[in-house]
Amino acid sequence: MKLDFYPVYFSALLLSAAQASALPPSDHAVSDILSLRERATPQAPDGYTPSKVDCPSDRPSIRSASSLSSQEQSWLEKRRNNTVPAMKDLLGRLNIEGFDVDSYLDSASQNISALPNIAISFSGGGWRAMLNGAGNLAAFDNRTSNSTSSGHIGGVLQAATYIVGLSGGNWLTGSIYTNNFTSVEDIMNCDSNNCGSLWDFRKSIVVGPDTSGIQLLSTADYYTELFDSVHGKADAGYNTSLTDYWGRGLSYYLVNASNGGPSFTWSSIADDPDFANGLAPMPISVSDGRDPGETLIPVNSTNFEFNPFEMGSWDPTIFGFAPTKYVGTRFSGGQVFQNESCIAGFDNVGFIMGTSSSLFNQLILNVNSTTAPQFLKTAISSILEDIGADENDISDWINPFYFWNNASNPGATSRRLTLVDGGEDGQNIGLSPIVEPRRNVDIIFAVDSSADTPAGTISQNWPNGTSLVASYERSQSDIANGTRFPAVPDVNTFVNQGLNTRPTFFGCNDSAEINARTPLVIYIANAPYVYNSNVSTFDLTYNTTERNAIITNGYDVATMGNGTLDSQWPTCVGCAIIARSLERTGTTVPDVCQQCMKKYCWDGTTNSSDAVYNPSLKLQNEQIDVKSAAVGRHAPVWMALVVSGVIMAFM
Ligand SMILES: *[C@@H]1O[C@H](CO)[C@@H](O)[C@H](O)[C@H]1NC(C)=O
Ligand SMILES: *[C@@H]1O[C@H](CO)[C@@H](O)[C@H](O)[C@H]1NC(C)=O
Ligand SMILES: *[C@@H]1O[C@H](CO)[C@@H](O)[C@H](O)[C@H]1NC(C)=O
Ligand SMILES: *[C@@H]1O[C@H](CO)[C@@H](O)[C@H](O)[C@H]1NC(C)=O
Ligand SMILES: *[C@@H]1O[C@H](CO)[C@@H](O)[C@H](O)[C@H]1NC(C)=O
Ligand SMILES: *[C@@H]1O[C@H](CO)[C@@H](O)[C@H](O)[C@H]1NC(C)=O
Ligand SMILES: *[C@@H]1O[C@H](CO)[C@@H](O)[C@H](O)[C@H]1NC(C)=O
Ligand SMILES: *[C@@H]1O[C@H](CO)[C@@H](O)[C@H](O)[C@H]1NC(C)=O
Ligand SMILES: *[C@@H]1O[C@H](CO)[C@@H](O)[C@H](O)[C@H]1NC(C)=O
Ligand SMILES: *[C@@H]1O[C@H](CO)[C@@H](O)[C@H](O)[C@H]1NC(C)=O
Ligand SMILES: *[C@@H]1O[C@H](CO)[C@@H](O)[C@H](O)[C@H]1NC(C)=O
Ligand SMILES: CC(=O)N[C@H]1CO[C@H](CO)[C@@H](O)[C@@H]1O
Repeated sequence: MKLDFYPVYFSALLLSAAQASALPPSDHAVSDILSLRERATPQAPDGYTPSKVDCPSDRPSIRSASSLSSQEQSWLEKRRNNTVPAMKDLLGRLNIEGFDVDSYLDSASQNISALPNIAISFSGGGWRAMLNGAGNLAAFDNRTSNSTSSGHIGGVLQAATYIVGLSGGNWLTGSIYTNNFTSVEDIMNCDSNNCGSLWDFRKSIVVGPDTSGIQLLSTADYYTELFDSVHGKADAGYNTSLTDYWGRGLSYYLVNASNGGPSFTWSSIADDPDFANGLAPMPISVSDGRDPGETLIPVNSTNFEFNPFEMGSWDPTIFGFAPTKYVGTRFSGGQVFQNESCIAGFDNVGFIMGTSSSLFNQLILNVNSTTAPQFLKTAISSILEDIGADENDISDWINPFYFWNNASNPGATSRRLTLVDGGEDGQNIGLSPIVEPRRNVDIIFAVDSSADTPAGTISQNWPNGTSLVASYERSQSDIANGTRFPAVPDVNTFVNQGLNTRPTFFGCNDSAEINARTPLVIYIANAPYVYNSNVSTFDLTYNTTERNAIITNGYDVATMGNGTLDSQWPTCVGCAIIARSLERTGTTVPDVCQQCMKKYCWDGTTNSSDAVYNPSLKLQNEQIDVKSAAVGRHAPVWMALVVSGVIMAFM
């Protein structure tokens, strides 16, 4: 995350905002009707405003992180069983010569701890991360057309237990789960599915989308609604921050419901019948704890997670969890006293997605120029009056861990819990929830869309392993508290050895790591296959052609161009999935898998000399030309031209 580039984009943004809002309304049909249904549901008692509800007779409380929650344990029994047929189907297709998938899994499934346990994590990096992540997700999803053909890897999603999103990666996962676990392909086909402004990034979050679910929406109405909902929360006595506006704005693009679904809650995912029956992996959102003014580094940040059942942290600082449905309640010493009410509705889906991506809050502040319409300037000024200009990236929560774990909890005496973007400690891929040993994950697909490579060159905004290095450092420090992470080299080695231009496995060779049940990490870094998807983290508008080009490139990243670069790659994905399980059950590793490990494992050597990353398209012949392609979804051409022209002028 490179804050030093904000000024340039700020100016570009405020201009584009001013220009776009002065343009005529688009031709978006008033008749857009919601067709995708929701998995998260509108369960908040009073829209965006958290409010009092009767406490259940078994009053909510904070629990120690010494085990998984009972809800997660019973959910896992169903989910792990359901992953068995999904793995048979997937591994059967991946063609692992000399390995009898059905008989191995039949025997392993007699003992859950022998089975592979898969997690997927999508990094942050704004819209680039959301869209590259979406391409990877489509490749993992057996519902995507052609994803079960040879050369593809569809079915990894169906076989996975956990799916983690951080910042832009959480926009992806949050959006999929709040829209009934729909597929990326269905959202891309929104033209025929009538899903309003869902993933329609032609107009930026600064001016708002053309429609609010079912009605046309003007920028003025958009801001009015953002104000009304956030003021409702503030009037009810809650501290609000820019994150509230940011999360409400995001929801218009990510939640397919009127006004971005102000009453959709994260905890409602737990009540969805398909999720509850273990038919989908568990979604987890990641944020960091940070006091105002503080700096975070990987070895001293407290990593928080939000899952449908609970929010909290496994770190020794907090080491506790609160029920997600009742965050917002004034817990004290882990209890809700008789004179306190239970609060519901604080866990708004947009607020959780906004918290995980709070670094972007500041985009809302960009609307300040003499050319911006007066109402926008007034709106922004009053946001600033409300909350003060400092600490723009903070998200304000009621501290559930008040007088909890007093000896190690730095915020034990504060009623306020301030959370920030999960990538602010350098760990831009959310891995802490899935390296937690109590979860027994043994294979992690880590999709990295970070912007690490030095800015100002044509090769900027690609990942270079920085995030894995941060997670490794953390695993070597006191805060690790029993979590395990495989060794990774320095970033120069990543670049010099090309570990960021093709998928790479970490944790293959070290027997100490294997014995300690360190997960195997499949690192899948964004790289140019058919489109240069290294767009800036702060590019806020994408026409449909470019959006789809980034998604398609992401699909090719995950599949190595559907096996074009290595026809053995899908088999090697299968080998990685079973690797730890074979070790645990003392099963001989098939020859083909030994070849795969040779090919895809980091071999433990380093080359730390100065490195320059300078990738070129891997599938030049398949290059996607966004300029000549027709733009779908009734795109008003004048608008894409104006907005991209304005942004170009500042690059
Ligand atoms: C959600 O999706 C599932 C399976 O894809 C489907 O059976 C169910 O009817 C959908 N729910 C709603 C509310 O649309
Ligand atoms: C999961 O599968 C095991 C072994 O087949 C079985 O004993 C258990 O009852 C199943 N659990 C659930 C929740 O279906
Ligand atoms: C995807 O995988 C699930 C779980 O194995 C299976 O039930 C479903 O039929 C598969 N769908 C397709 C389109 O292959
Ligand atoms: C289950 O498998 C694990 C690891 O493979 C092994 O340690 C354990 O003893 C097995 N339990 C039973 C009941 O077989
Ligand atoms: C699926 O594959 C066929 C044959 O290769 C191709 O014509 C078609 O365009 C593909 N569909 C998608 C959605 O990529
Ligand atoms: C709001 O924040 C202030 C600190 O700025 C804190 O003292 C107060 O307790 C917070 N109020 C609530 C309701 O969290
Ligand atoms: C983490 O380390 C940074 C840099 O040393 C320091 O500024 C910050 O206060 C530390 N934070 C905590 C929570 O210890
Ligand atoms: C907008 O710019 C003016 C002049 O530069 C400044 O005084 C004002 O505080 C700014 N407002 C915001 C919301 O940043
Ligand atoms: C890798 O990324 C970091 C920032 O995350 C940057 O400082 C460094 O220069 C990059 N190195 C290479 C070789 O790309
Ligand atoms: C790989 O398959 C996907 C899905 O069918 C398709 O969109 C993409 O263009 C294919 N990539 C190549 C390089 O053919
Ligand atoms: C879509 O966006 C791309 C990238 O900014 C641009 O090159 C292309 O011309 C745009 N297409 C249209 C039709 O506006
Ligand atoms: C392995 C483990 O859980 N270690 C410690 C993590 O931190 C908590 C709280 O400080 C300890 O109680 C655990 O023993």
